[in-house]
Amino acid sequence: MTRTLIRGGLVVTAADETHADVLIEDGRVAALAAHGSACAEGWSAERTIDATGKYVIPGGVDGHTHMDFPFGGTFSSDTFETGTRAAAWGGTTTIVDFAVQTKGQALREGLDLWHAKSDAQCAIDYGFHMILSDVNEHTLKEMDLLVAEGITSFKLFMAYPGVFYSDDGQILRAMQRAAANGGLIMMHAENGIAIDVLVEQALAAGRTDPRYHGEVRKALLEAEATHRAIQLARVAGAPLYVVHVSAEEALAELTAARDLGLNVFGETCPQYLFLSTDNLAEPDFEGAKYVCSTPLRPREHQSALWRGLRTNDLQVVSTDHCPFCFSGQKELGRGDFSKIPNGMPGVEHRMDLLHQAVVDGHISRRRWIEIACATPARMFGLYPRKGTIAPGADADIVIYDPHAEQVLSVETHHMNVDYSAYEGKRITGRVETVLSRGEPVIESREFTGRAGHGQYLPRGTCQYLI
Ligand code: DUC
Ligand code: ZN
Ligand code: ZN
Repeated sequence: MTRTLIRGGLVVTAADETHADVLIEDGRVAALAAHGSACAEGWSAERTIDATGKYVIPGGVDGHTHMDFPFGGTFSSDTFETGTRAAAWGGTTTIVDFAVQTKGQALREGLDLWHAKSDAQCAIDYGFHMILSDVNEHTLKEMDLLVAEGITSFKLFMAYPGVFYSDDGQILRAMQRAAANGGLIMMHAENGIAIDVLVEQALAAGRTDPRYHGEVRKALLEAEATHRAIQLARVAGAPLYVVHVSAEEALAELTAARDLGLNVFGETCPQYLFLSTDNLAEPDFEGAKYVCSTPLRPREHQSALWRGLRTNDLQVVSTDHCPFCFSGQKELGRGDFSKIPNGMPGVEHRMDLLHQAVVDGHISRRRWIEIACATPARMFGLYPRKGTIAPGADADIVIYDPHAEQVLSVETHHMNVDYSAYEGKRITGRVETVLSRGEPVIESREFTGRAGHGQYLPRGTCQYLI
């Protein structure tokens, strides 16, 4: 039996802050005890980690990543190997990535491909959602099989006609199926049909720069799609999780639905909390680094999103990590913003940026852990194995130094992408050591993990329903 003792830290979970030592046995949390009582309890361990003056927090659960994801004729630049290693550096110990159904193929084919991409590659544990690009009689039946084997959530797109897009009839059918089989529908809520009209008009008028990506993907079209998704989910009697919420008007739709007591949930991402259309407007095509969908919004939206996180109208912060190199990938859209691959890097920085939000007074320490660890674990059927520090939970634990100072930069990050969206940003707080099922994957800021340590996680159904 291998035992590790973490001594002297402040254990922060979504529920509690306790000055406690943590005993780990065979990859799981065995017990917590008040500082100093470990001897009295007769605890002995082969390895002791001194966490004095540090936080001891659950490993982050990032419920929205895209490793090696096909988009716009290219693939996101992190593989499962590089992306999960970067996640570990940033204190994230679980990701849920999106397997993709290609139009005309079965869900099973997409899922098999995602297993092939990730098998023996990951530094941390991982599960899958499934993107439905083609809702039909066959794929609806396959949804039941997937739920039974642990792929319990399905992403639908109201955007990208001709690629990932589902029409309202397909959405309703998929929601009805999810209502029956316990699956969770995750929605990319933007009116893609209307957006495509505005794209065509912008390009015809010579408006080709990256900032027009933000202008055509209007907040009202995010809000309209969010409203429509909510009503369709009500008709189907299905829960709904809206991904990457960026617009205040869309959040208002979620708030109204939640005020009715509906099982409607929302996720936002650090880029919407810390970046804005000012970045999209950076000159010399630099704005392309910030092209993602939903798009960055004017700065004024940020305070609404922070409020939503405080009031629990938004429950989760994921990254939507979908990196494309500036050189050779983002550049595909020089002269035509609609050809810039949509997505931004971020899997390494979520825990730090949200700690900065604690320092800045936007959220409390426990709320930090709730939105980044505990609720995503509950939302996606992984709790209490993931997302908390409690007897029986996997020992996915981060020793976090709340006083260390760091500056985010492409020079020091570990993601496989040639720029940082947060270049030069100062952060108070830094990951020091990361355990994944009790094994150190980052030890005193050295990577000690390995590709293949990470295990595939079949998931249960959503544990967050009202
Ligand atoms: N939506 C996502 O969630 N990720 C990448 C691209 C997109 O539109
Ligand atoms: Zn999306
Ligand atoms: Zn995404």
